[in-house]
Amino acid sequence: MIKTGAEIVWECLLREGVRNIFGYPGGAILPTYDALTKYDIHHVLVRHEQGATHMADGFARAGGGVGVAIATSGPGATNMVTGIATAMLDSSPIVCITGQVGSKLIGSDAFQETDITGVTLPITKHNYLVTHAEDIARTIREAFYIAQSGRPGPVLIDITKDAQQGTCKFDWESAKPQLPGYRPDLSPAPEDYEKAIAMIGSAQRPVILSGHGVILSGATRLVKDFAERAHIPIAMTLLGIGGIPASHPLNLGMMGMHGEAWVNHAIQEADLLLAFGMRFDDRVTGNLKTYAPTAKKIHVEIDPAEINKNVRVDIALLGDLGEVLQELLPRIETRDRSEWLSHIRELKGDSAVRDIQNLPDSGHLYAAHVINDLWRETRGRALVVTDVGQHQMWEAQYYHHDQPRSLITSGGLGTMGFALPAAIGAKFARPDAEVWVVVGDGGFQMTMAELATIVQEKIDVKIAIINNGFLGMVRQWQEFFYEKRYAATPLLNPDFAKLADAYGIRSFTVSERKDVISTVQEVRQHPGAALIDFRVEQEDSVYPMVPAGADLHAMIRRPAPIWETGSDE
Ligand SMILES: Cc1cc2nc3c(=O)[nH]c(=O)nc-3n(C[C@H](O)[C@H](O)[C@H](O)COP(=O)(O)OP(=O)(O)OC[C@H]3O[C@@H](n4cnc5c(N)ncnc54)[C@H](O)[C@@H]3O)c2cc1C
Ligand SMILES: Cc1ncc(C[n+]2csc(CCOP(=O)(O)OP(=O)(O)O)c2C)c(N)n1
Ligand SMILES: [Mg+2]
Repeated sequence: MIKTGAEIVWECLLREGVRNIFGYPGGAILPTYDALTKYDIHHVLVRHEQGATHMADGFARAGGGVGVAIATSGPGATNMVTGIATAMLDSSPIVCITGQVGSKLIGSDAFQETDITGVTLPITKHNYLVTHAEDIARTIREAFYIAQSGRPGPVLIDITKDAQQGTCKFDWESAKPQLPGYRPDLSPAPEDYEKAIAMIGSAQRPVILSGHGVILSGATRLVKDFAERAHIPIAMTLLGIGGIPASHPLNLGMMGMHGEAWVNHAIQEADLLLAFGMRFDDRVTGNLKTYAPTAKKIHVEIDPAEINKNVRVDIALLGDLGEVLQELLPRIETRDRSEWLSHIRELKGDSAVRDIQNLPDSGHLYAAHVINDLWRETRGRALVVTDVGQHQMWEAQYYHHDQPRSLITSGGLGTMGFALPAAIGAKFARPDAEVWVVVGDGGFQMTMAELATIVQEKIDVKIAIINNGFLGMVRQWQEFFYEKRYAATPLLNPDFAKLADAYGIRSFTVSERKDVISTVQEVRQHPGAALIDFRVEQEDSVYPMVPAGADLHAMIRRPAPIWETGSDE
């Protein structure tokens, strides 16, 4: 079959199962857009190419498939950079297609020419520059294979205009990926299993560190069975949230910089850490020199580059977590670890007393109240997409996720502006899910142009702006470490409800606690997109907090007896 390169792009995407694509047109990608009219693929017109990449990312994280974004050369491609880096740091499988100037013009500073494969080299799992129509099919097949195999990640395909316009024979079968140097299927040596089993059997104070890899591997059930069989408590990373139900008795909660105090103490006192699909991020470990000093470490991980990168481990079981656990599970003996589990209960100490939920109602609206009420009202079943900042941490602490892929958040890059577009992508992947955006007043303004995409696409996404009038997380650092010099953190915001009105989106403003639940109820009953501007306490802080680089156990705790910040006196 003779086809143009542009047609081959869509032929291949259809065969890869793509039904929705997020993008923005322009000169260098026009031949491909023109060919789209002949294919049954739904194109979502975004308002900024960064939005397209976050949508593809949200689509992938919510549904487990590959998300696809498309843009033109030059500024279209460079606008994708933040979204690609976001996907890279969180191992999210996306494929980005960009148009490039004609192959004869490459290197001449032609109109809208950017060396996007050069720019994205360090932030893609792999990238391609395609200059011939003949190479398009093989490249797209390879890109999808690379994006989702082994450790997932973003792949970029830059296609010159003449390659899109050229014609060649299209043969799907002979374009099968052949990547002899790429070996994503690893499995541990038998003796490493033996050593791990012995180490687990003799541990008295073990903790499982459950990461994003648990969700990516689809190993949630196996981790739960493993923990139940061996009576081992589980701590989650931010991206591991949802992997193990929050309501499970062995689930301790989140670890790390804003993790629960008892979780961090348990890690510091442990004699064995079982790291399942997590990469010992600095937000998780604090000071590496004093991290879990008495613990042996077993790392189950698919990417060899992660082994001994931050934390030296005693045993590495390299491979897909699900496959490794299938081997391990039947060989794990049941052990009584009730002493350790009750010790951890004691470590909780006065945490409940310090908790903001137990504050008497002082007439103030706290973000934690809003998020906890949202959790109650949605019975924990919403798919929540957060932005980055204090609200993100409060969401992790006060919305209790029982399902995998029910929290989508930018962890590694911490990309403000992620939430709104990622939620749009998530809704396309899971149209039946109740999708909520939990976003700060700062981050919302970075990508709020995508409100128009929501309206144009007629999709039902609920938006909760946690409006504290500050770049809150940075303000918190200034309060704790820069003697309250609030340089460039106070925000003068538009009236978000009026802004939503302008787009034809139903909107509400809430500033009192008594109105939270009724407004959430009203929004849930509304059959389309809606936005709530929650005017919350301005100078509240996220506790506990491990200062950057401090020992994991050296947390700043919410002062007890409870003292709230500034305006609370
Ligand atoms: C403001 C802010 C505060 C933060 N505070 C915290 C905090 O307090 N606590 C916290 O935990 N995080 C926090 N983070 C997030 C943190 O930066 C990291 O993103 C997070 O800890 C990474 O979690 P992870 O290692 O589970 O996931 P990833 O970074 O996604 O790593 C997943 C790992 O699993 C491996 N993997 C993938 N697939 C498989 C498979 N099939 N089998 C086996 N292994 C696999 C990958 O190779 C990778 O090594 C914060 C982020 C922000 C923006
Ligand atoms: C694109 C980008 N720029 C800057 C930062 C640094 N940063 C991290 S959190 C934060 C403040 C976020 O403010 P807001 O969106 O209002 O959320 P809040 O912390 O108030 O909940 C900033 C500026 C970032 N993470 N991303
Ligand atoms: Mg804010």
